[in-house]
Amino acid sequence: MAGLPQRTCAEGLALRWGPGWLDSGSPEVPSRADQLLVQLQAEVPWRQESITLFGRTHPLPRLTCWVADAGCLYTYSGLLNQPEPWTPALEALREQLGALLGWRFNSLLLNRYRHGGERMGWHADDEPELEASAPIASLSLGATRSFRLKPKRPERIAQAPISLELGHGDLLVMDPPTQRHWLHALPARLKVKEERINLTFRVVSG
Ligand SMILES: O=C(O)CCC(=O)C(=O)O
Repeated sequence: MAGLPQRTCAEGLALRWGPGWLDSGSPEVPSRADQLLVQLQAEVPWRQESITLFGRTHPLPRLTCWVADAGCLYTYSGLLNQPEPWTPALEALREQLGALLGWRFNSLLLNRYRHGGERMGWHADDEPELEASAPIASLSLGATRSFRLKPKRPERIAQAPISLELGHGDLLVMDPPTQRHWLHALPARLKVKEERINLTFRVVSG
């Protein structure tokens, strides 16, 4: 397990990135990352949500699950997420990340991309119910995918989009004020056939 991740900064952007933070093992010895991927595929109550845009309903291009303490409700893209309980594996991760980052995470959004055609569009995690002074800790499992960031207001922050290749076991911490000034996305990568699961640990204000 690596220590505190390195920091990459541009204007309004504060990232810490720990490649292989959750060790990714070898063919002979399944690592914690390998075990967690299989466990989450099997035990998380994955949902296929839909969103309605301009009167038309579309399935989200991924599966999702919202895990949270009782009472932590979260709405994004017009979807009100009812919390699922913490499993022992997810509870252990939240404890570990809480100790590393000095925050008590009370909620977690899981996204499951079954192949490279599944994706996440440009957005910021800046909904009013999220605690703006807290980091968002993002753990990736499975297929390596490009994670892209670009300024919300390019006329103010003249910076080309940034791309990070997030692999199995990588931890990316998005510190404030990133969500205020930057958008992020996970574009489709049609050549990728393997699945990826991403976990974002968050603090919903009480
Ligand atoms: O899958 C990813 O790395 C992106 C997840 C994301 O953007 C989010 O949960 O807000």
